[in-house]
Amino acid sequence: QPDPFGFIGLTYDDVMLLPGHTDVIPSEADTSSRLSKRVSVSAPLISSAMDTVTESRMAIAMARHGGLGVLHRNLSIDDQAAHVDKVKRSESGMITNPVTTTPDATVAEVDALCGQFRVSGLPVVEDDGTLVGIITNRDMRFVSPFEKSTTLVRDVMTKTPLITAPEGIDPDGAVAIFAQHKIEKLPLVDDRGRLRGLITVKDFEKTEKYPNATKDAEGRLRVGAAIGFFGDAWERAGALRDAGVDIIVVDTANGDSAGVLDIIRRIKSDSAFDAIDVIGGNVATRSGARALAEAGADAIKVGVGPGSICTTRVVAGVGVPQVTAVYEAALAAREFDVPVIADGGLQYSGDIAKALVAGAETVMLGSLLAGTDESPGELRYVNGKQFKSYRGMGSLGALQTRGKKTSYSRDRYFQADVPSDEQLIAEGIEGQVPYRGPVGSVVYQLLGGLRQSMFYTGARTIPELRVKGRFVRITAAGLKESHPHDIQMVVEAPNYRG
Ligand code: RVP
Repeated sequence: QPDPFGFIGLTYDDVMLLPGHTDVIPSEADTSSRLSKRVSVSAPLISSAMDTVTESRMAIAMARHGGLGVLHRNLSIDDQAAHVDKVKRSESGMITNPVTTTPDATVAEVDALCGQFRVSGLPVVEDDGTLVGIITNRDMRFVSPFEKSTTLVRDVMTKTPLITAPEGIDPDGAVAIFAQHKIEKLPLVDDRGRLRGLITVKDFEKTEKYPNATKDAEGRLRVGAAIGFFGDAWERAGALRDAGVDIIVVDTANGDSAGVLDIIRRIKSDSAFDAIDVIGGNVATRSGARALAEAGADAIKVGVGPGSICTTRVVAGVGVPQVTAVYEAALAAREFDVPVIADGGLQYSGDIAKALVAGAETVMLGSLLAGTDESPGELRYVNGKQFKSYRGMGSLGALQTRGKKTSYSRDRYFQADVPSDEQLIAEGIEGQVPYRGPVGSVVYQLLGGLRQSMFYTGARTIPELRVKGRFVRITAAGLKESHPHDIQMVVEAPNYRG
């Protein structure tokens, strides 16, 4: 029998980056990196596909700040596709498929649509798509609440002729029209007067506010979404594609398995998915990463057991400490020029640079983002402090059906065949994390920490950091020395929790 103990596994707390000669100051460091073969991000931060982390609000915020969100899959296909749709509509150079209403709809119906899609007005079209007006807050302001369900759109809308522009107008042209006519929404029409798109002033303002946002070729925010490999996974992939998803993540606890490799191959060989990159995972070894790369994955997600809510390593006794896992997986991924995502186990901003030096090109975060305003769920007060719920997708709570027909995330742990909730084997726990405010400020601190790492190591870019970075292994005494010690912390730091 070959040596059953193999090599030693190291994780973030086992290593430190060596300082090196530098001529870079933090503000000059370029944090852009590669998420998948065709998608780049200006911040190498991805939010986890977990039901206490990423729905459309988180995905919008992550993309605006230069990262990306992966929508979780513990919900119906329609609901998940609706989240994709919300992200894709949230901001765009031009909305190609705007939400519309008809002249015979009621003001109450328009109100409901505006609330649902968080917009302030809608173009009004006939059945054949001809633009006949526009209805905005301004038109509805003086309709009494009691008359909203009986007042028709046709009676209050601003009617054609409206200020419109031909489809294909460039951004400068649109800005000129907004300025000249003091309007906020510009419908785009074809030569027969049919609505083809919409440009809004708000979108231009957001583009200025979030210059590093992760966007597609049409100026819409990018978004990823998770699928499994079992049951209706193929149908889910199709629905997500139709809703405009940019990246599909085949999201399981053991990516080196027949079902996962099969669905990756199937998506990659179907031309209907040509525009979408596919991420496979998770794996934690060289052979696992090779299997995903050979199946055609456009990025490989690495992490078996490092997650803060994960119990796989104790329930199954399986996993690889994360720095070694990333290093090993990246050795194989490199041969295929496929980027690696270091998923789970990051506690501090310093762990990001460690993950990148170990071989990853981006990191995926759960617990660091779960306490923000943009994660699903309400704030909880415990002893005067604020918390938000955070749970593993392998926790009992996430796996249980609780009267629903199914739990969509059971196949993540290969337990889709388990007949009852009582027979589930959980691999995660449920808990709460401290409230952290808006995701923008968390991302700011994380990126700021990464920039400091780049300054200390003398790396101007992430590719340079990945080549230049060197580790020193540390001991328990070194770790103790690394954290604040021999003092009682009295002021909370924005980027450190003891
Ligand atoms: P962390 O950032 O340390 O909280 O880890 C988040 C990661 O943990 C997720 O991206 C996912 O890969 C993994 N996870 C999610 N649920 C569970 C579980 O229940 N075991 N693990």
